[in-house]
Amino acid sequence: AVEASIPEPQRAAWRKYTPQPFTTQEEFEKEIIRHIETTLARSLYNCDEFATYAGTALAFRDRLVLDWNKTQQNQTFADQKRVYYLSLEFLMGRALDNAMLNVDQKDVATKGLADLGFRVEDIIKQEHDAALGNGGLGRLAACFLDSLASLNYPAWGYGLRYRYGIFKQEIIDGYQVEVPDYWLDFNPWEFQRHDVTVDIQFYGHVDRWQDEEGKQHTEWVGGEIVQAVAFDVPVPGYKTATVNNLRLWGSKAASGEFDFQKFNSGEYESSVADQQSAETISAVLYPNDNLERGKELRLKQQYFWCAASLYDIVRRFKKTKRAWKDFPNQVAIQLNDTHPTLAIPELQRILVDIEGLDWDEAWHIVSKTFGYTNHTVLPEALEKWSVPLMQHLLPRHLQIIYDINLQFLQFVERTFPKERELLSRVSIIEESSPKMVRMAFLAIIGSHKVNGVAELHSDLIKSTIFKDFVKVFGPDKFTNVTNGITPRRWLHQANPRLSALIASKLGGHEFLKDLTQLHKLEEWVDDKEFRKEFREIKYANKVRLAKHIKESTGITVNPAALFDIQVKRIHEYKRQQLNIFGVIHRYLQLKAMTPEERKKQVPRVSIFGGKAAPGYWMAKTVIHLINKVGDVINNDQDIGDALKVIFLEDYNVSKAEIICPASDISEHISTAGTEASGTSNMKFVLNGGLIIGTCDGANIEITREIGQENIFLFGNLAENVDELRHNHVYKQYVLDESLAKVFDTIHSGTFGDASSFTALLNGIVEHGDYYLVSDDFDSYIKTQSLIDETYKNVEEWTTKTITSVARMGFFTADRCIEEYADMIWNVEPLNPTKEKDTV
Ligand code: T68
Repeated sequence: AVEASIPEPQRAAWRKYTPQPFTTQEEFEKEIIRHIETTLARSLYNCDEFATYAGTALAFRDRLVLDWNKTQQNQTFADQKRVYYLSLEFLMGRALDNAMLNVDQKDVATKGLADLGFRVEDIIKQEHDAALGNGGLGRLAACFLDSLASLNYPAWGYGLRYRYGIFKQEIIDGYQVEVPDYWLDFNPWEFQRHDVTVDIQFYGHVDRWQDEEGKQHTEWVGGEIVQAVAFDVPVPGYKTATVNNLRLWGSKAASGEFDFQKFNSGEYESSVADQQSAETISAVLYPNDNLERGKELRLKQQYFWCAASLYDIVRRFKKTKRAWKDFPNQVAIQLNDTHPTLAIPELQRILVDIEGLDWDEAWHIVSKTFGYTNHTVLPEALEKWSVPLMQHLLPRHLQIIYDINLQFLQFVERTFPKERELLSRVSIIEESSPKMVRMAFLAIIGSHKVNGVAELHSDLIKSTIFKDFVKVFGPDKFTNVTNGITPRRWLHQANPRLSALIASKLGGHEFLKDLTQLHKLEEWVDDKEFRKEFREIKYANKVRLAKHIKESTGITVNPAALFDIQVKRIHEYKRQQLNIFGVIHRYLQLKAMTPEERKKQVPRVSIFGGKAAPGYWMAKTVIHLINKVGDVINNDQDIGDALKVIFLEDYNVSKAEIICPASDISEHISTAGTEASGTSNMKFVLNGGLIIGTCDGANIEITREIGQENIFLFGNLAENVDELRHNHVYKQYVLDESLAKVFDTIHSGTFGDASSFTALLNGIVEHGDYYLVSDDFDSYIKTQSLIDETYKNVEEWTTKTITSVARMGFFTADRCIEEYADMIWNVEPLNPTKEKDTV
């Protein structure tokens, strides 16, 4: 209808004057200079790297925007089912390099920039990371957006536009110091939609009344209003005209009469204060991963974002004039963890209170619309909100949650009449004091599918935390989608030489769209020239990382040494402490050797990186220990190049792009059963590194794909963890001998004031060793020795790494998206080339 309403002369003008994207180097240079001169008001005489970055980004942005507009028009006209990915975190990293590669114009840009006197790498480095996430969960959302666009799915991401992303980490005297990440100084990738705003209500109370026909009405009234403003970010697919939308909501004071009254009555300052208080909702990303703290502002963020997103989705649906029962056929909403669970009662509220549907009809629609992805079994990470807090902030939603719970418990009682205990176990409301709303239970009850993120994890949620729900709903409601990564960013962009080498053997870069094609590399595994080039690329990537290490720490490392890397959030369950204890063990062994013996050892660089949540003292202690151990070892003349210990400051997406291609070994050593999946394990293997890991998360499936001869697994299995923990607490436990020596060394003050580390060591020796560091230590160091032995045999190592790369096809995020699309969303791609011109 909209399409038909535009008169022909208007269309003709548009057809004639729609801007055309640059295609040649000349056109590109012209665009950059135009933007630098007119958009930025700079000139040849003050055109530094930053201005050049800005001009380049704007030139590429123009290209994206043209396809973005067309994609959105196509999707509207096609009127088919869309996917909405709701995530409080999108860890996008930098956009420019990705945009250049996705539109296949990096060569043009490289040459054009050289003409203007700049190197493309220097220009790319000017961009600030978009760091709106903590770790794996946020990065997964970003990889999924890349795959959704690359596979042409009509899909939107919805998130929050934090003014401060994850903090920047500085290491001062070996301690983590947090610095705010104000990243919006210059962000060419977002478009504020001044016309897309939603008023969001908080607090207030619920009114009930009857109309003339006797119909009951419920209405949420009073309270405060905060305005949500849309900021849109284009998400380009790889070598396709599809550019999807990521909509991030910013908060501001509602422009209601309220403010003006205050303003006019002279309360200027307090009206500004109101505005600032509204703006705090989207001010800062909470920096905890795998931990919930129950803060009111966090709940406000969650509701603000869910309500704005649903209003937007419902508004779009209503334009189609379809019946409500069609809603789940047009809309699939995926909940990235429980953070967006309030979307469930919010949609129910919209349908019942505002649209006037009856409860059952509405609930049928709601529960067919949502899917829920779980990312953790750690009890401290499972979200619960106190009933009094929810009553205060969202009184109507609490009622709806109680009603959902009532209906659900009645169903459970009918189905399992004799099981009284079951009712309290599956109730959304935990009968504690205060009472708590268990968000995961609400998410399960309000969704049609629940998935874990790796096979072991999906099995574990069914047999532990959600066991009762398998009984209530049957096993088919629960499924697995093993995580994946986008090979565009994590191979092609991060490791262009390896991508080019692979392309030269596979006949082009098609494998980036179908990663299973990598298997054909196995035909080249014995090819001498190929093996040599493969090794040269790894070496060059290690040189690049060594240069970064030198620049950021001042320490010189030998690129010929074995690079052993563990980069991820610092968390006890991820066991960076196991790694650093292993490093100390190695140090003690080296110290005990003669210089001749020492020379025969495989030199190693142990590299750590990752942020600790600001309030997580144990994690901060681990960072401190790593830095202190580094200070001692790196300055020990006896040791020299045999061992170096590096802590890389401020690990983030753009640093990961330098780090992942440079490993020989990376460490994924969580206590079995605790890491839901892990995704950096995939990045490292795809870039020609091997893994030391526990039988946990996706490590297990990586082993299945690449073969157990190509991975260094160690440690106890998930099935034994409960018993081992029990032993620590109830039986006499003797600490492993080599670990005891490591602890003695720390206690002796070798790494500075030992009292800084007593809590860390006592947690293991005296307080039950919850993460089983001592149980796995012996097996860990033996496996490390095996790694040294294997590394000495260059040919064997080369074969393992090439074979592993060839077998990593399964771990593309494209496969994940296809699985979600088939099993959970029931959506089809929309091929941009088949759509008629939208003008
Ligand atoms: C991670 N979770 C899992 N959480 O730990 C990891 N949590 O195993 C998995 O590979 C990844 O998700 C993707 O599935 C997180 O990263 C968080 O960051 C987080 C943030 C806020 C609250 C709780």
